[in-house]
Amino acid sequence: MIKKKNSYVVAVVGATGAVGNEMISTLEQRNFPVEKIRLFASERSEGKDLEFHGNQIPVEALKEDSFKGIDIALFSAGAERSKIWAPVAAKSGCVVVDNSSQWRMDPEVPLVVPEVNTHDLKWHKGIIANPNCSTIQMVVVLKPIHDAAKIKRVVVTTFQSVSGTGKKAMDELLQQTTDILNFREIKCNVYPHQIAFNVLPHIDKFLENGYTKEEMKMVNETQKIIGDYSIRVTATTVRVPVFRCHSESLNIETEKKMTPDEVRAILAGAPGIIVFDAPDKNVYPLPVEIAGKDDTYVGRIREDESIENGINMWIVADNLRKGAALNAVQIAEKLIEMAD
Ligand code: 25A
Ligand code: L14
Repeated sequence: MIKKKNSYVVAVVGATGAVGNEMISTLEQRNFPVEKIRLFASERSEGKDLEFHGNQIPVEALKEDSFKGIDIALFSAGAERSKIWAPVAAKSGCVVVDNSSQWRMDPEVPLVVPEVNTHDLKWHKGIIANPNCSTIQMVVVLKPIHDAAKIKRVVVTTFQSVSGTGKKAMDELLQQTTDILNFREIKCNVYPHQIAFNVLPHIDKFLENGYTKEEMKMVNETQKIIGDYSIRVTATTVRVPVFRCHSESLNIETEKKMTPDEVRAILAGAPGIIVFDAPDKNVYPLPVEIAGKDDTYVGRIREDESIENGINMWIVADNLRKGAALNAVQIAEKLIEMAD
C-alpha cells in the first residue's frame, strides 16, 4: 500500500520504448507529484539520458535492489521482463502498474480501467495490471451501455496501428513506405508480411482455437474488467498501416432496446468519452485527428437493423495514451488519492 505523501518516487521500466516514452511525457503533462523519477531499460540503453521536466535523467539497468525507496513503478518492458521483475519490485514494497500481458488474467491481480472499475484497486497485492490497448478503449464505451441496457453480446473488429508493437514496427512501416515509393525492395522484420499499403488479419500469436492471442485478450479481459462473465465477446483483430490510434467497429446487442439518440446521450455523459458523430458534415473519429488525445471518440452510432436490440458504432483512441501510458498514470493517480 502507498503511504500518503506530498510527492512520490516513481520508476518507469522500459523507459526507452514507445510506451515508456509516453509514460514519461504523461507524468509531466499531468503534473504527477514526482519527488524523484528513476528510468530503467535493458543494458543496451544503460547510460543514455532521457529528459523529465527539463532535467537529464540517466537510464539504468535493472538490479535486484533497484526498487529500494521507489513508491510506484510503471512497467512496459514486455511480458518476459514483467514476469521476473514485477514480483521483485512488489516485494521491496513498491506498487507496480504493469502494462504487459503477464499478470492480467491472474485472479490475484486487479485489471483496471479507472472509468470502469476503480473499486478493484482496493484488493491489490502489489501488482496492478493495465489491460490490452484495444480492450481499454472498448470497455470505456461498453460500461455505460451495459449499466443502462445490459449487454448480451459484442462483435468487434479492430484496425490497429503499428505503434502497439513498439518503435521497431513504426520504423518498419516508414522504411517500407519509402522503399516502395522509391522502387526498392522491402524487408519484413517485425511482421510476417509487408505492412505498408497492406492490411494484416493477425495480431500477436495464433492459438489452437484459430483465434489470435490479441483476440482472446479482448474476450477475457472485457469480462474481468466489467466484472460480468455473461457478456459474450467475439473479436477479429487487424493491423493497418497507421502509426498511432486504434479504430474499432463495434456491434453491440443489448437486453433492453436503446435508440441511437439514447446511446449518444448516455455516452456523451460518460467519463473519458467524446461523441463525434455528425455524418451530414462528414464528422466521425479518425486516427490522424485523435493521435495525442486522451479520450475515446465515438461516431457512426446507428441501429443494427438485422436484430431486435442492436447498435453499431465506430470508436477511436490513441493506443499509446489511453491504450497504455495514460491509463497506467490514471491508475497511479487513483492509488495516491486512496493512499493513507
Ligand atoms: O510481451 P508483451 O507484453 O506482449 O509486449 C511486447 C512489447 O510490446 C510493447 C513493448 O515494446 C513490449 O516490449 N508493449 C507492451 N505493452 C504494450 C501496450 N499496452 C506495448 N505496446 C503498446 N501497448 P516497446 O518497444 O514499446 O518497449 C520495449 C521497452 O522494454 C525495454 N526493455 C527490454 N528489455 C528490458 C527492458 N527494460 C528493462 N529490462 C530489460 N531486460 C526496452 O528497452 C524498451 O524500453 P531497450 O533498452 O531494450 O530498448 C531501447 C531501444 O532499442 C530498441 N530495440 C529493441 N530491441 C532491440 C533493439 N535494438 C537493437 N536490438 C534489439 N534486439 C527499442 O526499439 C528501443 O527503442
Ligand atoms: O498489450 O500491437 O497485450 O503488437 C501486445 C501486442 C499490445 C499491442 C498487449 C501489438 C499488446 C501489441
